Amino acid sequence: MKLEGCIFDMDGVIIDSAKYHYQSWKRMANMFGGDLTVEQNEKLKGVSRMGSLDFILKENGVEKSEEEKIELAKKKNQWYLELVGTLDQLDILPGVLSFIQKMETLEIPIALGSASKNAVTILKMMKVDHLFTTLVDGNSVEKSKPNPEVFLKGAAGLNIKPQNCIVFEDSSKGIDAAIAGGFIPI
Ligand code: B16
Ligand code: MG
Repeated sequence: MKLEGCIFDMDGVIIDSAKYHYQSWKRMANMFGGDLTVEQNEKLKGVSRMGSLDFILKENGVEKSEEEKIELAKKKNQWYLELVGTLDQLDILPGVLSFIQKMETLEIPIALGSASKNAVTILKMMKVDHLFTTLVDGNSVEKSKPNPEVFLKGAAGLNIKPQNCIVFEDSSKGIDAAIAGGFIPI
């Protein structure tokens, strides 16, 4: 195998923001009189915003109309954005920046492959967006992980083959997506 590129998930890989998704969904579950355990939250990692909301509603036995769901998803996102507003470059996880810089030296391009619709905004806040050749986020895909669409679009943006590309992920759904796309999962 000749390494031609790397794709990074964002929440939980580049930045320690997964904890803020957890806090926000837990707050919503509490609002319905329930809770969200760490184990339940693991199932939400890499899942889209609406997919996560459906899970919270189901776990709490709550039914909502499509219009109400849109409002609830907006509310969760407001809570999440308030929390990530306090993030700075120090929240970039250990080793990420030095690894990306090493890739740059080796002329190995990198892409973002995140399910989050907030991913590009957050990378800009961290001032690291310019380090990525291609940015694929929750706004540019139709199918959620474990579907490999987000990583296949990343590889296409880098103009490389999946089998020569590493995908860095923190969620089991993301690892399944990487395997399904023929990537090297880490
Ligand atoms: P948003 P990743 C995913 O990001 C998170 O793991 C997941 O918890 C979240 O629900 C999803 O993004 C959608 O996020 O509400 O910001 O669009 O891990 O794929 O970078
Ligand atoms: Mg993640």
